[in-house]
Amino acid sequence: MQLFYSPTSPYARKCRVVARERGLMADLTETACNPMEDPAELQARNPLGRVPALLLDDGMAIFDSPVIAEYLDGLGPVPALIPAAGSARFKVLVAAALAQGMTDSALLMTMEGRRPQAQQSPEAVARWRASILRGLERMTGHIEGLPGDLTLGHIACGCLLGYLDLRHGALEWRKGRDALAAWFEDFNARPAMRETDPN
Ligand SMILES: N[C@@H](CCC(=O)N[C@@H](CS)C(=O)NCC(=O)O)C(=O)O
Repeated sequence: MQLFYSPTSPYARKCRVVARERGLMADLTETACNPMEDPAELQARNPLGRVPALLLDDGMAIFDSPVIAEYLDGLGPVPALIPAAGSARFKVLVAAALAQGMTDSALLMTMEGRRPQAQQSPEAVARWRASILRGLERMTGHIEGLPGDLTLGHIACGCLLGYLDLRHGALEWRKGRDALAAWFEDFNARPAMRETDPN
């Protein structure tokens, strides 16, 4: 399998962490690219032109990150990161969806900040920022409700927090959130997080 990624993409990082935690790296080649440069090899696999995109050995391409994560979770020897059924499954999927939505807001803020100032919308930025702050208030509760210590929910939340550190330090997400900060410090020390650290 071949994973197209960019080193700073939080969506791609989630899949790269899943692959490492699932013990799949012997079967996975990682190809770095910059989606903003419209690489033909990426667009041939994902017409949306976004990373991550996973190319299977039989030629099938899989995107986007939640689908790739689910595909990878079906492979490999170690216990699944997404429970098969029941409330445990949906706790994991909802925590992952929370992180995914917050990542969407954070990425939109990043992209907005790159536009000429006169074209930026302070109202839109305020809405994205507010959704991240509301998500942060609920994240610890979601993480504490997850089954076990390592699921897709943990990985998605960890990658989102890493992205806030990378691009949105001004949010100071740790302030007043000691429990979440302590959880992230531990999680961020995992080898899979260290190996995929964009800094
Ligand atoms: N919903 C997608 C989002 C992927 C995404 O937006 N990736 C960004 C990089 S962080 C990208 O490739 N952007 C290029 C573009 O939108 O043209 C996923 O979860 O995989």
